[in-house]
Amino acid sequence: MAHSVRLNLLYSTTASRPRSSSSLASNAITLFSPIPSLSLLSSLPSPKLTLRTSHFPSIKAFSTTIAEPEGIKINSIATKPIEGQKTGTSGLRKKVKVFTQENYLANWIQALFNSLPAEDYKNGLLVLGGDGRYFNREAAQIIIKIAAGNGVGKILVGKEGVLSTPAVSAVIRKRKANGGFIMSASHNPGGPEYDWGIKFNYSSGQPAPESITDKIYGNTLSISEIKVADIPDVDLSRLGVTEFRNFSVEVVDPVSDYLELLESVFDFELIKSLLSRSDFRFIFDAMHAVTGAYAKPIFVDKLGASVDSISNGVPLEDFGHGHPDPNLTYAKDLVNTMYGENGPDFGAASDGDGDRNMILGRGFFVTPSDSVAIIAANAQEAIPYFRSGIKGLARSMPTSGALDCVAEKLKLPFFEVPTGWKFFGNLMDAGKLSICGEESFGTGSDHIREKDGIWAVLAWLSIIAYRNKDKKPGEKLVSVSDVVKGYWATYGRNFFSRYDYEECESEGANKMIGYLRDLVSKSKAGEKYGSYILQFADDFMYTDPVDGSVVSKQGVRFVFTDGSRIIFRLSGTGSAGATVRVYIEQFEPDVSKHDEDAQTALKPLIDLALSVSKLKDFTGREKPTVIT
Ligand code: VG1
Ligand code: CO
Repeated sequence: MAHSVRLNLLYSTTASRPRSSSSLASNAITLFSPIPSLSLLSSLPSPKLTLRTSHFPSIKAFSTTIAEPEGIKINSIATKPIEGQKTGTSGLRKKVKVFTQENYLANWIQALFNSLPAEDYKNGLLVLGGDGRYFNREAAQIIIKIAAGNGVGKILVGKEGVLSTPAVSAVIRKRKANGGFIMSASHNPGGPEYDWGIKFNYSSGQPAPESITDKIYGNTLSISEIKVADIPDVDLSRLGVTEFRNFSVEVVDPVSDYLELLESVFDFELIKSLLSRSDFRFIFDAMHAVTGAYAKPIFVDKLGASVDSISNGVPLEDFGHGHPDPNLTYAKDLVNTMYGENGPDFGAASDGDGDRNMILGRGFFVTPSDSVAIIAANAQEAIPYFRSGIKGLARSMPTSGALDCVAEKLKLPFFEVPTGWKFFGNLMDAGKLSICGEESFGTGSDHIREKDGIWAVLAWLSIIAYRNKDKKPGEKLVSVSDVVKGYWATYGRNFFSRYDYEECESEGANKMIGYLRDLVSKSKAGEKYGSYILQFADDFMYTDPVDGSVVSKQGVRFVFTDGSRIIFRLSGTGSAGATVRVYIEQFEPDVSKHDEDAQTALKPLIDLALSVSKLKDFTGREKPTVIT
């Protein structure tokens, strides 16, 4: 198709472009005059948001408008590479202040299109959603315009830009989209002073593999042009389709496709029979994050839980000043309720983007490594989706070996992958994996290609409901702790704990890992570490059994002859400094010792981990910030 090209000042195009109903306030124009930046291409939905834009410096840029006879106008905007746009364990995460720098987000989105084969997006369908955090509204408009500018045919976006991470994966799969964007920094806090993030998932709904994210990073270092469609902001508050000649945006309900999928996985009637019992009390803490949008339609409207069983159910841009990470530290209110006098029978929470879960019984915490093993051990009888069989099981390397025991007993293929969900997808696509999990409160299955917080809660409710289905009113119910203890009695208990030292000085943390790598390279089997004898020590390396790709340096581990392990990694999801994670595990077959507190049982190994790593010397930290 022939393109007519003309040069003009960016200012004149933006100033004359049509505006949506929530058009720029006149004082906002003053803010950007005389030369507005790409950030102006997003309209500002409220006076509150108008103020934020004062963070955005303006650029002096010329744009080239490419007018297509039948298509939308596309502006080419000059840009420069920005350092540091390398994705971590799960997408690109930075402070909001970093993302709102001139062209920061736009550069990354354009670099992504520059990295994908044209057939993966030209005239194709992409999904867009997020966890409702601060900056998502503006980011959605920027992403839509750049996607259109690069020739995407259609964008499916959740109402108000909201879709949980598992829902994005579900929608990509159901609508056979080419991929999708998730605007979320997941469990990281949100708000003007905190974090924002972006993830890209592929057509099977799985996080982009390292081969793609490496390419994107490479392109961020050489980028010179951003292609932006000259279209007004799209009203994301109303369901329906907006057409722009050869491009369209459809605003969809964030819940329906995802709920439909969950209804095909679980026996909702069975779960409903449990949640509507007067002798069973359930509580779900949405932590003011994205599952607030899903909790009522699913747990209350579909499954009969009472309205007051949902706490912190209103999603907020800053998660109510909270840290939306469902663990014993950051979900303290839920933990206190569950451990309080006459606590509920079942408690659960999910994180910022709805892919993590924490499961609690009355006065009882289910460690995530046990959780995935217990779901796997019970899946075939309690969850219809698995009735025809389980293809295989997998866990991330630092996750405890509980799942290994289940795989062995059920004679199932088993895989150990690096930290991060992206490594499970290939195994699922190849039909080798059904259920998997991470110690970091992530559990899921091949119903989608992301971990899934609500799925895990429904899996646990299914197990409890199945065990109690014949219990008459007044009979003692099988509790969460009964299920876990029964599991330990059969399989043994893998005592597990993770110590997080958040936001350490990077230099000390990096030196510590360097020191450990050195130690590992010189280590020999049979060496004594206190009362433990070394079986091997290494820096975990993974070869994908499906495509043969290799990743290295995935965590330093010391494995002892009794199966105990101590593991050290640096987080790849933080946005400031370095977070050190220490993972400690010890297997205990003796039932009489299963009731011991994990911290007590693991004390000798924890002390060993701290002394072997010289953690206090390198980081200056006396204590972890989070203990799981
Ligand atoms: C952490 C967890 C990891 C998880 C990742 C993304 O990564 O350890 O298991 O997959 O977060 O979870 P890291 O590199 O910080 O240890 V989420 O809920 O942020 O998408
Ligand atoms: Co998450």
